[in-house]
Amino acid sequence: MVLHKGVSVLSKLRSRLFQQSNLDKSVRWLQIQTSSDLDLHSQLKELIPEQQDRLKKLKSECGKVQLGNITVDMVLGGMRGMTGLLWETSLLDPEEGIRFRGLSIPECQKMLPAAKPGGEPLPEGLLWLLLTGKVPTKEQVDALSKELRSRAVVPDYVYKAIDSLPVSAHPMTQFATGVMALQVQSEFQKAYEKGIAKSKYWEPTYEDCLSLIAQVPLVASYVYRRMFKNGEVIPKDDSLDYGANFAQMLGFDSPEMHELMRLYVTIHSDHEGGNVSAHTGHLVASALSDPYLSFAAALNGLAGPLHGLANQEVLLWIKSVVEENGENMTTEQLKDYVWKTLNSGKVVPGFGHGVLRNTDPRYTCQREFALKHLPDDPLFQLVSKLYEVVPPILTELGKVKNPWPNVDAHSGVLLNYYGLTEARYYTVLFGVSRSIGICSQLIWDRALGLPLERPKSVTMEWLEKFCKKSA
Ligand code: CMX
Repeated sequence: MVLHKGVSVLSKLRSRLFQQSNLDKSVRWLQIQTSSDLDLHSQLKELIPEQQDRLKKLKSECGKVQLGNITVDMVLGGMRGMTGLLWETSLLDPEEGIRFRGLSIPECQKMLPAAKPGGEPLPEGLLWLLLTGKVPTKEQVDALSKELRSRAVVPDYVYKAIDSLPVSAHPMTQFATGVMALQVQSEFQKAYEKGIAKSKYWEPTYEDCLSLIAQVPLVASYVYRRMFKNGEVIPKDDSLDYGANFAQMLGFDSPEMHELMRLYVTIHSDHEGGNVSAHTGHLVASALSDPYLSFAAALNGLAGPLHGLANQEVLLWIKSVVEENGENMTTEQLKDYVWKTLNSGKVVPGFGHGVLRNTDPRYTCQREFALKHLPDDPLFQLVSKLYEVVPPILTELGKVKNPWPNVDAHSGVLLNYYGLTEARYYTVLFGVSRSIGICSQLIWDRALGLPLERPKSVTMEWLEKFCKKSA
């Protein structure tokens, strides 16, 4: 008991130091490790009351402050530029790109624990960071890895639900079906049926979210092996971390592919709250649908070609360029192909963004990985050439707000190089990674007691009348 009190005082002291520090989020912990320090749940339990108070203060002191004007363009334009969501885990700057709890991707690469010195960050470390706002120690990451491994159990009926679909069904359909079947286990649903108090919602949400994050690599790799490897399933390897184990279960055991998967899962996890998958998860969860229901909905949004499916579209498009022109095509041939795509009414996949106005740092870090590990790969060289050719053409169109490449422009060629050549599967990888970001925010949604999401909609007639009146 005394020890427990001591631990709590130490943790509070550390937490106070964390709050007071206004520097970059480097080493903000005392080098004292206690059992509650290693437990993510205990850390959250401490943080939640502080953040609840912070939100209360924000509401009472700033509730009436205006954040901007809503124009008819915004209503007609998919709510672009309209600030309307609270999303704690990450923030997107149009020029600089994503920051996870204040850390840019290069900072995460430098500061989050890695499997080996100088290696790519472990996704478990990112999960810790997203949930707590603190950079974890290696010991904390190892403890979380262990916890995720213990939760990585998938009931047989989940696999049977997937097996009931034709093997040719799109991998995202199979994956989302598996996630829906996992919902049968939801702790949140059980607790809600028993009448759990609102103040405790976050606890079963936490249970579901951690289990879901642990389970999705098993479901995703089952889909891959079922579709492309004659159903020969590879069991999980409890000696490996989250990213490496996922790669291993897919059938890739090279250390480089393990590193790529750690990087891939880390950078695709979260991209603030307004993108289709994150927003869908948050919206559905606002009705108190449990994390499995909410995340399955998010996956269905991710499966659209303007969002997560773009990574599949990019590789298929790149392969069609090579098929038509050969690997050693000239710049002129490449330009012609881009124009042919645009003139046939299609978008150039992997370029453009709803918020970003510069090259996506998720693209840049994948490019750096390629320069280090596969500089001579012909498809990587083609991706580099596209970086020169596509932006001026999209700019010439005159309507594209961001001509620069996004995350999806690069991921396919890296996976393809290491033998994961089945482009139709790529969005499932994106989905596994998204479980980390979306679930982290869902825990905070319930901890902060965020309300049902219900914006107002209007008809064209309403807008016409409103504009006439205000003219
Ligand atoms: N190729 C061709 N045209 C493009 C384009 C591209 N890569 N990007 C934008 N445009 C077009 C839009 O289709 C739109 O045309 P219309 O006015 O005729 O409808 C016009 O330019 C203006 O669009 P925008 O404001 O610049 O971009 P949006 O916010 O409307 O759309 C996005 C953003 C991502 C859907 C769009 O850039 C696109 O379709 N890109 C290709 C698909 C892609 O890579 N998606 C993945 C994004 C990242 C992710 O979510 O994973």
